[in-house]
Amino acid sequence: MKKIALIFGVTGQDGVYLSRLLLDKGYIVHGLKRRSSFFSASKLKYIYKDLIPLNTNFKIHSVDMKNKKSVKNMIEKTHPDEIYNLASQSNVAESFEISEDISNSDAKGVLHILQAIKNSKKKIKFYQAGTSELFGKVKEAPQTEKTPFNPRNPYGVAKLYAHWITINFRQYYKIFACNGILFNHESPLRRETFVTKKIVRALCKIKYKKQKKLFLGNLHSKRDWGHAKDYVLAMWKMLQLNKPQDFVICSGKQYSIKEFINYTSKQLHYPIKWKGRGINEKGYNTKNQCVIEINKKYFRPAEAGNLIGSYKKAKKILKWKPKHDINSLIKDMINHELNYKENDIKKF
Ligand code: GDR
Repeated sequence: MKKIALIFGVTGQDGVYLSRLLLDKGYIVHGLKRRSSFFSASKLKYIYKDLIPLNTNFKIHSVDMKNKKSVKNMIEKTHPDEIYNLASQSNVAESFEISEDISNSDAKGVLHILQAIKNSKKKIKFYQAGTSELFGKVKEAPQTEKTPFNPRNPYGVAKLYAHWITINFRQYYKIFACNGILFNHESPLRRETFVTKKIVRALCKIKYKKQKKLFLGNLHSKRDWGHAKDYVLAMWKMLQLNKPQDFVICSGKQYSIKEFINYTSKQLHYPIKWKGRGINEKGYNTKNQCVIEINKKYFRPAEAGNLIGSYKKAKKILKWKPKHDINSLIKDMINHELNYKENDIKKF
């Protein structure tokens, strides 16, 4: 009997990589997207055109996570063995403007899934996509599964509810439910609203004279970045355990935005020289043209703290560790950017 997986948020970066992983493992995959989802047409094309003709085990449906009945019906209709909740309004910077929407989707949506699992006759395993934003203004570094949470924005607060309601349902109703506390994870599929994609795309365009300048916020904020392909494997591994638990998934390494730019420019053979300080710090090319500048509008009033994780527990129990490092991640992103052709499966 083939296993059945249901993925909430299938059109996002992680949804696409997880679908691919599960299909390769022989699962039947039901992917769920928001009714209004449109931006991901190219990702869906990738799945549909390159995978579906060969593989009929993949179906996409629309669901409204804010609607309890819509979630329940979908779970009853698809009979999943495993549910992965990757659906999220995941843009941290925007989260203050859409705080109500975020609490309905990222917090209450999770409750709807858990209630449906509780009422289901079938035993269903559940993965909840948590985030390093739970640590927010961090209490210690590196962050582990035991580090206290201290979120700094409505996105982190909604995810905090999701984290605890998942644990509560696990303890009270004995549901097999795991939280993955994932640090930043990137890939060619990342949207340009996130800083890594913004940098890689812009530097590729600047090098080939298709863009003049890149405007960024805080060059000195730091992140622990990994590759989404590695991280979806950790999600799947969590649900193969005998006992449900929560895990930090990260690279264990931390780089600044400026370091990320420097690594990217090095791989592109497009050297950047930095001059100035503070908000006047600028990046220049070898012709002394200013190609990177700071724009205050990209600064965050409540920036997260010293985000760096430890994947010690995942290594021990899941036998998981990241395969990619910062340079192989950047290489993958650059290759995609330079070779991008619609429907070219190799780029993924
Ligand atoms: P983040 O990712 O908020 O950590 O959340 P993002 O790439 O948006 O920001 C990372 C860091 O870069 C700084 N930064 C900029 N960020 C953006 N987006 N645009 C800029 O121009 C810019 N300049 C500097 C930010 O201030 C920040 O410090 C991601 C998301 O995927 C979340 O959903 C997820 O939960 C966390 O990672 C883990």
